[in-house]
Amino acid sequence: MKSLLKCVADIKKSKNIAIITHTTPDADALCSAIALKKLIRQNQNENSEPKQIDIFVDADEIGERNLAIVKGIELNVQNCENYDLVISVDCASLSRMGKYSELFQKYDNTINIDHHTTNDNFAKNNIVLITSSTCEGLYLLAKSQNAKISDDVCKLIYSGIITDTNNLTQGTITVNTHKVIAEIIGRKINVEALNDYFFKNNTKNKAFLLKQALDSLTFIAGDRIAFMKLTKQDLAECEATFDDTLGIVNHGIEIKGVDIAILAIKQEDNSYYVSLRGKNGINVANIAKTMGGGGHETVAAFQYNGLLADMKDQLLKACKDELANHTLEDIENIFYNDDDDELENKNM
Ligand SMILES: [Mn+2]
Repeated sequence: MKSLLKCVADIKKSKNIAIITHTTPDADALCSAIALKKLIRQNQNENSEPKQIDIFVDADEIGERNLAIVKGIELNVQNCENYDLVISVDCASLSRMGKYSELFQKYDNTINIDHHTTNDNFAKNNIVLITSSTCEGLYLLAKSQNAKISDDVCKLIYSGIITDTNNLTQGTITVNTHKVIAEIIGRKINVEALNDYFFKNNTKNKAFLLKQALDSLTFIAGDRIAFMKLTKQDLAECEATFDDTLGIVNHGIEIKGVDIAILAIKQEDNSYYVSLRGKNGINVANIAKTMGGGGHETVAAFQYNGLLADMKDQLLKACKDELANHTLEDIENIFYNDDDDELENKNM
């Protein structure tokens, strides 16, 4: 890959590097930013002067679940006047960087490392690998360059992968994802502790918030769409943060017969953040795109400014179009095949 070699050469010769990830960062965003910084540092020629690498993320606060990731890591400190290179990670578009998109745009020498199918190649050099997570892509890139990958970096990579795939249950996982996970588990890393940290560590507030969301659950389109909503007041009542809303939408898609799950979070009057989940071959990224957002086939989101009723109308239309486009797998018969019957009959 020609552009990858160019990027690696750029990274090697740059003294001051800025890494920017997306606003309201999830674990993959933070882990990939920090892992990239460590990878660059740990693969630097020992005799050369250490590079200045600053990480930027537009967030008033880091969600509680991700605090352990950033512990001891300096964020948003501009330690140099001029960067030689600016790299974005886990951002599908320029606007995902929030206020730091200005910093990104100030420079010509830029790299975009991402895994979203909707990425619009906004940088000078774009490395968009359709992987489960940016962390997985980063690991594959580092390996392809025979880079040293420390246990510290592996912990970050593992965390980015398991959180972006809902513990390896989402359609975005591939053979490569499992290979990366297998390699990391093969090291002396306590992956069980990471699993516990990310998946058995919900706050009580989040449990209460889930209760509120489930209270709002309604079924639409012959029960094929599960819709939930939360408001700022719900969050305040439960003393929950925006981060506590992550994953709640999965409770909708886990329901039998539901092909699309929606969680609409009212942030301000007429401003909604909407998470989508799909299964059974339904592509929720298509739906999100119609609504001005993006994502992956089974996991997508969009931001909507306008009335809830209008949003619901447009969204339901997009959902119904997508549902009409698909013949669904018969999952009730997933283990059954006709040959088995024949075999049974022969043996009788
Ligand atoms: Mn990601």
